[in-house]
Amino acid sequence: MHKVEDIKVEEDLLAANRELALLNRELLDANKVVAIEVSGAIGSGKTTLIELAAQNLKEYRIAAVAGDVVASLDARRFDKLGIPTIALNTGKECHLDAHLVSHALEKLPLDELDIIFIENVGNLICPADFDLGAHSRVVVVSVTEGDDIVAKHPAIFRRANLVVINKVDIAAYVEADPHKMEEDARKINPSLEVIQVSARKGYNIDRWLNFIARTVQNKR
Ligand SMILES: Nc1nc2c(ncn2[C@@H]2O[C@H](COP(=O)(O)OP(=O)(O)O)[C@@H](O)[C@H]2O)c(=O)[nH]1
Ligand SMILES: [Mg+2]
Repeated sequence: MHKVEDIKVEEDLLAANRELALLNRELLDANKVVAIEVSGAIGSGKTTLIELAAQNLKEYRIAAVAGDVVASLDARRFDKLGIPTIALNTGKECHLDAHLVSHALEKLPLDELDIIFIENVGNLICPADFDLGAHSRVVVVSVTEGDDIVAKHPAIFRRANLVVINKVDIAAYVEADPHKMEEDARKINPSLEVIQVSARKGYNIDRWLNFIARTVQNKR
């Protein structure tokens, strides 16, 4: 059970985070940069999808912020693509917050960028409450997490713009039904866009790239 004081501290924390998120968004808007947050469990395919975007959308100047508890393995993968990359380590925290992201924005050449992908710490719970100031929130789930994974984590899908159901190439092997996952996501949030992809095989990756391009166009 939460004590009354605990709830107050949590509310204050979230309110402070919201203020900082607004400032991040203002800074991004002033520089005409679109930020896309990518959340999802460890191993769901977040880094792979961002890599595909950076490899295929050469018409945009792309940067990446890689959130992780300790290591910076994802940041190294982005570095290899030759895009500006900032690694953010959260220590024990299981999510990024607007304050951490503001430090990443300070270090990036905002006036030379079109899109910043922000990969959140891998899980479907903690990132839900913390607005980072991104313009769009993407949640990646993979069929290997089981086809009840969406129904079990409604909060993060309520605040998302797009759900990517990944690894459909192996859905049959893990006996998961991606259509059930899609239906669950739409039940939680009817305005959510849902796409089924295989980042490994390239299936429907054009729809992922199209979502990114539309997000940029809508901001211009
Ligand atoms: N079979 C299959 N494997 C994938 C797919 N997408 C990513 N993977 C693999 O899943 C693992 C985790 O991917 P990664 O992008 O690092 O996940 P992240 O932890 O969410 O960033 C890697 O070994 C990827 O190659 C997919 O569509 N199908
Ligand atoms: Mg990753």
